[in-house]
Amino acid sequence: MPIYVTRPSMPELNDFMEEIRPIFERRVLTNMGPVYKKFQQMLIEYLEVPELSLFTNGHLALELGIQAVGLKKQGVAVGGGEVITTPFTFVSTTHAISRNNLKPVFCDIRLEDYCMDPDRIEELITDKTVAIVPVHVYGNICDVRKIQKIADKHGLKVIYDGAHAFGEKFDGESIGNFGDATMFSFHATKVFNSIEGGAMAFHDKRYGIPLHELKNFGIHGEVEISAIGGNAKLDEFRAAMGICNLRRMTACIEARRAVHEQYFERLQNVEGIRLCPVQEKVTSNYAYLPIYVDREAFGKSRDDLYATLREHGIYTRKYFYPAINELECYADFQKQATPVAHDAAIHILTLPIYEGLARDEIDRICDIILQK
Ligand code: T4K
Repeated sequence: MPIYVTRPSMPELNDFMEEIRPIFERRVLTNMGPVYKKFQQMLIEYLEVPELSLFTNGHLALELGIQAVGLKKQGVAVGGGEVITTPFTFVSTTHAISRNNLKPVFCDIRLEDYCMDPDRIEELITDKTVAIVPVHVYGNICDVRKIQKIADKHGLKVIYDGAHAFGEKFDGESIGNFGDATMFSFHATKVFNSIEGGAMAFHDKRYGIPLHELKNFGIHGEVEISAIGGNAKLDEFRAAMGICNLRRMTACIEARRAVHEQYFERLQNVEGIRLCPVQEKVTSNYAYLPIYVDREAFGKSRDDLYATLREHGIYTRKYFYPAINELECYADFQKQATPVAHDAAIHILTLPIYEGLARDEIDRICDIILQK
């Protein structure tokens, strides 16, 4: 049986059937119906955030979230603003910035947690900078306090891509409460899924109406359109799946923790392999299992290890290779050198981690890794 990098967590079929039965009876299938509203309230409570808007996926939550926050600066033409972000992410982050006609400015990352290096941000700030869009990559939490200090000093907005950080806490505080807004992804491959889905958590009530309306064509009332919006509404069936999966979150995260622990037992003292431990003060969701493969010390490159595992039916991923500023579609930004992100992109392999990955499967993966 092949083993993939992830496998979605799912509820019992009967639980899902119970949750969707009223949708069949009601025939309200979408457009923020009662299941959407119930799911939204459950998430507000689970994530301990004051406000939250649901979207059809994490990408559109971020793209429309950036639009909703309104990144304009006096003297800077609309669309001419610069946004400081990380090149070590899934391409969605950068696309969300670019599709708002904003210019991504790539800040290098720290090798210890692969998040944006806060000590490199200020040197990138210009009079056109309007925001910082950091990513809690792999569920590792950015230096939220330092980033906020910089943002406050320069009058910048901070919008977190928290696609990997669902349910996490820093110093006891929900990760959704830092910055101006935080996006969460509920894609099938994530710790928590509603098949497809996403959310923007925020605390400034002023963002509420734009966020809720932009995903519904900017409709403000039956005959009033408040803004040029799109369509990114989460439908009732996906909301029902989210409700069912949310009930299982504690067990799901505990199962991932056990997988994480077993990998650490087997691999933490292997020369040439660097694991990414849970950060201090962070309540982790164990979203990803990145290993940094040092070819010299380990005796095999990341790419060779990827190929060997593949021959055994184990499909790891090179998240996130190449770094975004090395992609053809961002060729204009290649000049912005980010050597640490480049280094991470060519050395990291993400191993399978999901609820239901059996102990003997993890042992098999580790045995293959250790057979050099
Ligand atoms: N920001 C960041 C930092 C992100 O990582 C992402 C998404 C976003 C923003 C955007 O959020 P969303 O709009 O997606 O909500 C996957 C996901 O499609 C993507 O959601 C995710 N990040 C990215 C890191 O990974 P692929 O192309 O690698 O996925 P795929 O289809 O190859 O799936 C990986 C493995 O998972 C498969 O080999 C098998 C397994 N799988 C996958 C699916 C879809 C299943 O077992 N069942 C499934 O239904 O992008």
